[in-house]
Amino acid sequence: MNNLLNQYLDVTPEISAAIRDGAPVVALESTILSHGMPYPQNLDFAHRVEEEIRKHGALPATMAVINGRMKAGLTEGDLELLCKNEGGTVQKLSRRDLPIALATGVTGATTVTTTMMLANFVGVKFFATGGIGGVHREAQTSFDISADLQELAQTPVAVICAGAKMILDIGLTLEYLETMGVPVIGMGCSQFPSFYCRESGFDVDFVAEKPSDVADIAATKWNLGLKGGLLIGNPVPAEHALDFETMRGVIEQALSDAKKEGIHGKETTPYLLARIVEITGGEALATNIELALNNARVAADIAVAYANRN
Ligand code: PSU
Ligand code: MN
Repeated sequence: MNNLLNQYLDVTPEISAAIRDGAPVVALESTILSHGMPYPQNLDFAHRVEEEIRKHGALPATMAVINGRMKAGLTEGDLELLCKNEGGTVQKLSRRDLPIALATGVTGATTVTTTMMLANFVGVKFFATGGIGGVHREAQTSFDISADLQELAQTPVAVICAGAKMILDIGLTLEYLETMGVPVIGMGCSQFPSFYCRESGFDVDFVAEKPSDVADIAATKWNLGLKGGLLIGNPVPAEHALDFETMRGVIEQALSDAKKEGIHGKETTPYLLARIVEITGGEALATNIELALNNARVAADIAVAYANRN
């Protein structure tokens, strides 16, 4: 890491050493904490997800911006601050927000986009999240396409997710990724999963049978000097999956409420996530937690397989 970056970025000694030694590290985002789950379940999840990565032989690197400094690896105090989000003062930071946040001392949570950016600054190649952002329904009039897709096109980090929620247009999201040259891999599944559900009706490009398959494809992509990342869809474990038809109805309801309330821009995704949890009476939150823990385990296994290639 160069000195210029050091001016803006703090990496814990444990993570620095692991990167230097080529040991497996898995990045984690903080928007899922501050804007994706309620307190205190988010804090409990933050601890459990880090623990799960360690149990699977990798080191967790949770990313955020605290008082205008990028952080790879958070203290307990940082996690509490982000999870409590008192007075809603923790911003949701995308690529366009990062320079402003660093120059003005903002505290904010990193999305898939900014977590990939920080991971890349630090040298972390694998990142576990819940679901990615994508092309929103009716994007042809709203122009609402998550910056996550552009980031996958340009930043060399592999993102392990449970697919994308049906709040998005999954078909158009996959079309966009194809245009941008991002491989979409199913972890033991032939359909790209839809977050709460194991299926979506849309096929992945390749079905990986084991974590080392993904590690081999990622290594090949980067050995060739190809720009950008990979997207791995890892379906929610069957015992925690929710019914596809039921969730379709819940999501229609949440989308129509968002429209009525005039929600738009960066507020859209957090609003829909919270509304879905309200409508399902917390069932969706339990599933969200389980699928994200499962992604962390698989991401750790992939990172370990990648480290063992040499
Ligand atoms: N989708 C989810 N859970 C999340 C997010 C998306 O199912 O927590 C968060 C992620 O941080 C993602 C961001 O990067 O929302 C996308 O926001 P937008 O749609 O505004 O790009
Ligand atoms: Mn958006």
